[in-house]
Amino acid sequence: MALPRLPRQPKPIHQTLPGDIQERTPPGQFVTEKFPVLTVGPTPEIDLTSWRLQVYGLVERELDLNWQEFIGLPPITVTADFHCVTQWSRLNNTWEGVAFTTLVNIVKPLTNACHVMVYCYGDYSVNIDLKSLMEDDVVLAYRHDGQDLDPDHGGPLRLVVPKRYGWKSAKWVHSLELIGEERLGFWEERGYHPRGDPWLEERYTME
Ligand SMILES: Nc1nc2c(c(=O)[nH]1)N[C@H]1C(S)=C(S)[C@@H](COP(=O)(O)O)O[C@H]1N2
Ligand SMILES: [Mo]
Repeated sequence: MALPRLPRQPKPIHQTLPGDIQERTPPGQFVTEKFPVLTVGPTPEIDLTSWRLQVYGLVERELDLNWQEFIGLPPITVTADFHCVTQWSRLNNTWEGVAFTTLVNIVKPLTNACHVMVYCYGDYSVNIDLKSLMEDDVVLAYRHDGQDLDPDHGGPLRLVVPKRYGWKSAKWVHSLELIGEERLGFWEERGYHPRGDPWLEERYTME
């Protein structure tokens, strides 16, 4: 007689993976090889000839760059894991772009600047404290895994903040506003955690 078939339980991958990957996967996350697209609304159409990046607010010197000027800034490459609050993690992403600290060195924040609002084409925003953005893996990225950043993944330019949940890695960035108190971005206004550290499982403001 055939043995009764047990229902197959979907297994959280991170519980079965060997040390290194397991250690790199925050609590409640599952590793995926795919790179899902997560966007509220459609991918905005962006014309590189009118594209700008502006940095303003509590800075000594405001910045307003066109595409040629932006890609003329010294590039960096960062390899980092990416953790979406909807529980997928994609490990070993290679991002190429400009370090956030490079922009900071140009604009020189005033001493009372402590938070940043990031604004995007298509009307999305996030808030991040300035100190978290000063980490050396924070990059304004135009390439991913050796390819120009796909429009669905934030091309021509997205922010990548590996130590925060993915919603903070704002796609299609056009401005950074340095401010002196915390304000809330699109998801943070809707109950997602203002900081969003995946290692502390800071998913929602109220549990
Ligand atoms: N402008 C914008 N940026 C965004 C989003 C968005 O909806 N609009 N979604 C965020 C979320 S929830 C995640 S997990 C990542 C996903 O990036 P991906 O679509 O490249 O995987 O982008 C973030 N950046
Ligand atoms: Mo996400």
